[in-house]
Amino acid sequence: MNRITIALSKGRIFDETMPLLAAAGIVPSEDPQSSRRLIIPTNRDEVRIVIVRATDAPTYVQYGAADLGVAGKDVLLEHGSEGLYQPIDLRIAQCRMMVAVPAGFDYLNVVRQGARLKVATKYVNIAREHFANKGVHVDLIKLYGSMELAPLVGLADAIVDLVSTGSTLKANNLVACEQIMDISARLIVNQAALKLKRESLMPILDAIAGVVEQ
Ligand code: PRT
Ligand code: MG
Repeated sequence: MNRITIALSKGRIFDETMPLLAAAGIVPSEDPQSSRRLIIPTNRDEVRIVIVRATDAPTYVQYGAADLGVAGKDVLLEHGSEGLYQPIDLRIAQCRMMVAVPAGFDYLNVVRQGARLKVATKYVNIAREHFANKGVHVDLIKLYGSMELAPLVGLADAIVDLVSTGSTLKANNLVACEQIMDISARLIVNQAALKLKRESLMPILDAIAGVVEQ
């Protein structure tokens, strides 16, 4: 029997992937939220889960350190998805990539006038492509988190960030002014593993596809 390693990040990806893995008969023996272990066994001897940072999941799967993983479309677009097979949009961890500005900032007018916009974001590649397609001139400022702070202290005019409930923007007196794309998490598979471990992997992929509403 082939050993199968699945790379997941803790938090929403882990929580929302659990019911999908359960459909494939895979149940972790521990909750990573309350455990410090990074390798979590499952009810199936040959299947284990490794706990990684959300942005690192594609790397583990690309190099074959994990056979399967789950990653947000944001992560796949920003960090690349070379060598990864993406068979299923899991439709979990859903949110939107948005442009947001301080309430009262006239984004449309600034864009119309062709002014340069200072944009702070963790997603520089996605942001660069979005504004280039619109023909808007931007200076991108790379941040690693708490983007919402940047316009409040004069670091940027706007941010590009993920929004789900909108409460983080609201709490910081920001408003979403443009949607860039819908985001959800995808199943990612190592291409070599898919060939070499096909008999073990296909039943898992089929079971997951069967419970994801497409
Ligand atoms: O949080 P950590 O620094 O550990 O890592 P991470 O942010 O990379 O991981 P995690 O688990 O937070 O996110 C994993 C994936 O979930 C992301 O790659 C997205 O594809 C997806 N996802 C879905 C989200 C959100 N919804 C989301 N709301 N990721 C982040 N957020 C953040 C957003 O950046 C903003 O700061 O939540 C805040 C906004 O939420 P609302 O509900 O206030 O709008
Ligand atoms: Mg987060």
